Amino acid sequence: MASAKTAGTPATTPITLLHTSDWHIGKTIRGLSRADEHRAVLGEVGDIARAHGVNVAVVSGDLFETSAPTAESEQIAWDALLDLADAAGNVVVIAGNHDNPRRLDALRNLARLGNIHVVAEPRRPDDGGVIRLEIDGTAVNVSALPFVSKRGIVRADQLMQGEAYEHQGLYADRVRSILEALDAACDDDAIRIIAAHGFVLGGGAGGGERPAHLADDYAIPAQVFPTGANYVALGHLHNAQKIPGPTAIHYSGSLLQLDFGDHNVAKSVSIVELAAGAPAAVTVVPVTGGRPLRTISGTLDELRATEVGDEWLRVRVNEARRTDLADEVRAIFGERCVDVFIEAAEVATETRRAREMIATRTPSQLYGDYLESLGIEDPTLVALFDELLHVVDTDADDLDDDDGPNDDGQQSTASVSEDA
Ligand SMILES: [Mn+2]
Repeated sequence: MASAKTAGTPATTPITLLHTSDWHIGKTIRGLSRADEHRAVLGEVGDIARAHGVNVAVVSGDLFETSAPTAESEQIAWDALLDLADAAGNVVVIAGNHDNPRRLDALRNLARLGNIHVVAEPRRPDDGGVIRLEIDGTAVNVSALPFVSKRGIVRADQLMQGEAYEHQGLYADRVRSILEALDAACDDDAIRIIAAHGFVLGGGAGGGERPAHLADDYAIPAQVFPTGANYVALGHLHNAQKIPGPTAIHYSGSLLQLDFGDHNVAKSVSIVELAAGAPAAVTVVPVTGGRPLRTISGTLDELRATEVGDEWLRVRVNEARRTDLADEVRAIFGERCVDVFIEAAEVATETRRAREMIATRTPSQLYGDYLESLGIEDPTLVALFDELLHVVDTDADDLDDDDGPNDDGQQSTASVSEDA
């Protein structure tokens, strides 16, 4: 697009950002590979970037599921990043808590040849912490804050301040201080994007996040983000969501449903229109390349009649427990059935029967049933039981009479003294 920009005039050409995160390549489900799903969904992401005329992409961390990804996982990730760079022109990638920052950093210089800007560990603004791009004459600054551990944040803070800094201090305060240092280095007329990986308060977990990294110790209030930022591209939480705060703060969410806690949540990437002086316009674009996770339940007959697609299934079967039951369920659904839970139907039924029996029979009848179950036939025992029952009932009636109108007070006093 032609730029009529003259010196001193802020750039006004809007840009289109694609925001994605939490790919978790290498994630398996009960040991089964999800590599094909990752290939499919990442192919979709490239297609979306092209269809929307995206001119910069941000990947906000957790590219990989583990810190030691397989060669296959690395190939999927780097092929996807190259495809995205081809579609968008530039890609900014930060490390998440699942990634191995040193491993990503090792490829930083190589990746830059493909217009992939990797920030795996916090960096000073003048040493790659702020990525300065020019897109159709518009200056775009991306401040990058990869995931940092509680130990790492002190070092990162020191790095930004350029001087020894107190070791005391809350995680959130350190994050604020780092973001301020990055923001202060941004160009005045640039569109400012922040890419960060962490748990920002107000966000709801989806599934598959590491519980330790959702703890309060790691919580970041939305107020730490500078108001001058046009858009904050977050990674860490797996549900796409907007966080209330001083600017547009969004999680793009994961691309696959990663856990059964994640089921029924549509997966997506975010397309963001950014222009100087205008609020960010965010469009959530669904991706469907992953297989949904679904929980179904019923008897074997009901399960056989349940229509299923290509979902990964967790099955709750309501049948009496027997040896081959789980295998019978797997025979219906095949490999996609990754979990089988046997609901203890027989126990539930017995409990219900017992409750019904107690509710409909007198104590004498129940005692008679009990004797019968022991094979004892002795009418005198039943008579004795009735006599004792009568005595107990009468005593209870006497107590009630004594209590009179002050029932509650008397009763509680009595029970307290008995307990003591
Ligand atoms: Mn994650």
